[in-house]
Amino acid sequence: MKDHSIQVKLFGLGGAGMNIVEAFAKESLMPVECRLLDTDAVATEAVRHGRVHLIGQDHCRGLGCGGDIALAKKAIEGEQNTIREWIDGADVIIVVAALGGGVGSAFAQFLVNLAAQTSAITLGFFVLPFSFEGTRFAHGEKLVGELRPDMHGLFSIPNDHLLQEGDADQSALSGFERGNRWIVNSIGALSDVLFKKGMLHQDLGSLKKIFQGRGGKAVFAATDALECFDLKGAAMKAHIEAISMHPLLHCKDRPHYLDALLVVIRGNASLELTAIHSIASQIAKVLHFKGDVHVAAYVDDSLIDSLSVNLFAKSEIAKPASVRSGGGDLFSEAIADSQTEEKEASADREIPKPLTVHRSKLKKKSKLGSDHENDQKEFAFFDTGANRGYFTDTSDKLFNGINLDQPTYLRKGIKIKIK
Ligand SMILES: Nc1nc2c(ncn2[C@@H]2O[C@H](COP(=O)(O)OP(=O)(O)OP(=O)(O)O)[C@@H](O)[C@H]2O)c(=O)[nH]1
Ligand SMILES: [Mg+2]
Repeated sequence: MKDHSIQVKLFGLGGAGMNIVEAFAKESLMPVECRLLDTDAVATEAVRHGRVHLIGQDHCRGLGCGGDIALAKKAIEGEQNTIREWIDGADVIIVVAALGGGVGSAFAQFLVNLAAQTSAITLGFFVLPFSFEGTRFAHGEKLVGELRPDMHGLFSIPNDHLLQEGDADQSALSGFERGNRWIVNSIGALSDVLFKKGMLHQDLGSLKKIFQGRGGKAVFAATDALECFDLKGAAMKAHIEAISMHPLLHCKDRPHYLDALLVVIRGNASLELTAIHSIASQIAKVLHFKGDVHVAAYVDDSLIDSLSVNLFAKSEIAKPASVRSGGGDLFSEAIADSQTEEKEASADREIPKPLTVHRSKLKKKSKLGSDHENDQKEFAFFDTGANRGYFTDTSDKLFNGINLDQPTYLRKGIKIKIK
């Protein structure tokens, strides 16, 4: 075990957040302080693992918020001092919730706002409702943009991606279960990094390096513990494929450029360094990551003939994903939005919001030496993979002495008749 004085505080907020954090608390042996918060007494009374708190009884009478974000905000506001005490002294704060409902959304905003006033690394795993849930989904997406600038690593898990993976007739519950496993497994990998002595070692310092600075985009992926008898052969290939094809690495807003990559590999005592090296380098290759990969490897005796791989990556983006107007109360926009949800949702779909650009693009632009480069908002295209509007090479394309960049009619001296 490493330094036990590291303080990791994990919060599960609302229905989904509590499900996930309770599952983690049930199986983890690591000294992570797990708290589960909700306004719904039926939900809190069902919890068996972790410290559970029924919030805002004066406002909600233990009956929940029914998706009302303004009511959930009132419920949590009275707990400001208690929450400050809970997060006091934390090295790492991890927040888990579904955004788009009432409790998870309001509590996550409140907690992240308080966490941003501390020096703790703040990470968030946020589930986004299914797109067929309409305004809940649109609202959740908007909140992701608002929370991101205050967090060192915000991982979003769109529930739609759970449908992609499973059988056509799978139940919503089994879909949820799969997404919840990815998050539980990933928090397990992070707590191993913080508390366990590894074959290949990473620690709190590594996490600080990987998630340095608030804002930026983060992405994670986790394989289930696949059976893996022969790490040199097909089984290892299957692992690399499973993680590279992971739905979360293929979200539409996955960052195109990655600045930091952490790969956590857990397996039984026969796990060999060559296998670890191979998996990590293949993952870096698939992700086109050129920097130093932080690799951590742990022996986990519960993984008898299997292996589990987790990856966490971060892209430092020059500007936050959405510019928060007024900069004051985090809730003001969210409440206004919930009142005009329909309108906002359709507006969101029609007008592309100014997105962020990666610093590598800004550097290229600044080479032009413009004095006015900060005068205008920077825009990036939604499909960053296509690199539209981004030129790496502007020199003439010559072929057999012919300049292909010159229009044919000019090259061939063809005169165009104008009537
Ligand atoms: N992945 C996953 N998604 C869930 C789970 N439970 C609910 N959801 C999704 O999360 C969204 C928000 O649901 P809850 O977390 O129950 O909402 P809440 O935060 O308790 O807020 P209220 O609506 O006020 O009860 C839902 O619309 C679902 O799409 C879960 O266990 N796993
Ligand atoms: Mg609820």
